[in-house]
Amino acid sequence: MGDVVARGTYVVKTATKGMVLVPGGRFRMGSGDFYPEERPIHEVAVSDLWVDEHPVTNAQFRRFVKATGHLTVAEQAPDTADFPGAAAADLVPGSLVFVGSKGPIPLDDWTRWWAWLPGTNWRHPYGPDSTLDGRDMHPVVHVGYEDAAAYAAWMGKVLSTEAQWEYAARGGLDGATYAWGGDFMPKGRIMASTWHGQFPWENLRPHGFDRTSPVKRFAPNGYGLYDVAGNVWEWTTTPWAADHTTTGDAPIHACCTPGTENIGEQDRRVIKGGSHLCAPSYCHRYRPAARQGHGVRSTTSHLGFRCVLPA
Ligand SMILES: [Cu+2]
Repeated sequence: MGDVVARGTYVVKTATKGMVLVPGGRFRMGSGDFYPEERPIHEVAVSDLWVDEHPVTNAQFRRFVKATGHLTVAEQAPDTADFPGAAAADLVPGSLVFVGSKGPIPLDDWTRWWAWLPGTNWRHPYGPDSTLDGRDMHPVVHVGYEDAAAYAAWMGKVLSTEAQWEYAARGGLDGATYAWGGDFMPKGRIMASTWHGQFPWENLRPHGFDRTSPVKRFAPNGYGLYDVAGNVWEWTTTPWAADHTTTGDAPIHACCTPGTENIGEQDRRVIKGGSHLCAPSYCHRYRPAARQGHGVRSTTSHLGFRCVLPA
C-alpha cells in the first residue's frame, strides 16, 4: 500500500485507511427464501479484498469534487438524444426523491411515493432548498454509476462486483439471512437503518432516523463493515441479469472512468444492500442476497456506494 498509481487522468496515492481486509474464500451466494432473482443458491469464490468500512460519505465526496471539479449525473441536463420527444423544459438537472404518501396506498406503482425534483443532487438531497448541513457523515446519494466509478478511480480504488459485495456483507456468516445472523432484531436490537411501520406513509423510525443515517451508527458485521444493510443501496459493477448465476464475477470496468464511456443510458447494474426505505411489507431487501437492477444514470435519494481494492 501507499504506492502511487496512475489511472486515466488521475494520479493517486492508494491507501487502505478506512478499509477492512476481507479474507477471500468460497461462499453460498443467493437465497432460496425470498425473491426469484436471488435463486438459485450457488457457490462462488472471492479473493482477498480491501473494502471501505462504510459507504462513501458526503464529506468524502465533497473532497473529491473539490479536487477534481467532477460534475455528477444529477447536476447535468439529460441529453435530448436519450429522451426523444421530451420537452426541452423538462430536460433540466434533477433527481428522484422519496416523498412517501399521506396514508395507505396501493403498492403497485412506485411513482406514487417518488418524485423527480429539478435541482436535486448530492449537495441538495431533498430538493434545491435542502442542504448537507448536519449530513457530512451521511452516505452521499444522488450519484450515478459513473460518479461512483469516478470517485473510486480518484481514490485509486474500484467498485466491487456483486459477488464480492455479497461475500463481504455476509461477514463470514455463510448462508445467514441477515448480515448479523438469522434474526432480524436479535434480543429486540435494531441492527440496521430500515423502514419500520406501514410503507410508504407510516415511518415509525424507532432508530431515530427519517431518511439516511450517519454511517457507523449500527453494529458492524463480522468483518467490521458498517451499513451493509439498509441506509443506502450501493452500486456494484455487475451488469444486471435476473439470473445471478449468469453474471459471473469478472469486474466489468475494473479500472474506472474512463471506461464507463461505453455504458449506455439504459444499461443497468446490480445494486446491493437495501436502504432505509426497505420495509418487510413491501421490500424485504436489507439482506446480503438481495439484489436489484438499476439504471446507470438513474440517481435517487437512497442509492450510494462504497469502494474496494483487491488485496
Ligand atoms: Cu427495498
